[in-house]
Amino acid sequence: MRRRQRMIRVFNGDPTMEFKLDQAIPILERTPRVLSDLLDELPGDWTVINEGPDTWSPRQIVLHLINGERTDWIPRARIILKQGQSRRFDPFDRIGGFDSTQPLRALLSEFDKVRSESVATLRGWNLKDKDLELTGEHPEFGSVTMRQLLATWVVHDLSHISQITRVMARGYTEAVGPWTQYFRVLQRVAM
Ligand code: NI
Repeated sequence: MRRRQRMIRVFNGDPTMEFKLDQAIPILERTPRVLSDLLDELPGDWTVINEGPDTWSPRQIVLHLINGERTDWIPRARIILKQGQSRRFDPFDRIGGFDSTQPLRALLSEFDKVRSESVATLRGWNLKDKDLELTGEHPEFGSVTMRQLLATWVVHDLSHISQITRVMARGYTEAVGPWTQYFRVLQRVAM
């Protein structure tokens, strides 16, 4: 009975979390580790498989994440912090760096390095609540707060981790035979 009540409480709970910097940073910090543990030294098929034309492989997703460190998250946060005349972000090139021929191990360690630098920068700013309310100008949807940008950074990590495991699982769509029907991940239309 006790267990049942606990389950109900979980299911009825509010599925949202308030953004707190000290809860966000641990996710940002561990994403390179998660990806290294998942992908490093895997046989190549797992890391270059994709979901069809115009979809990304795990390797390409790592490249996309590296590019985000260089051109998106911290640079945009800097624009917000400066509060200069132009608070408009540069558009993010989502497939920047995709032509890299570096081995995956080098890419994973590059991501680890650039992410550590990003987190060190973020910690160094020691942002207060009022800083989290500062705004920048997104090229597509206009005014966004620092808080929203940083929350998006975390969600971006988590959603690409989910994408990577989805792409890998879908590699065995045929191989599992009739078990396909048990897995929503295998029936999903690629996106
Ligand atoms: Ni992305």
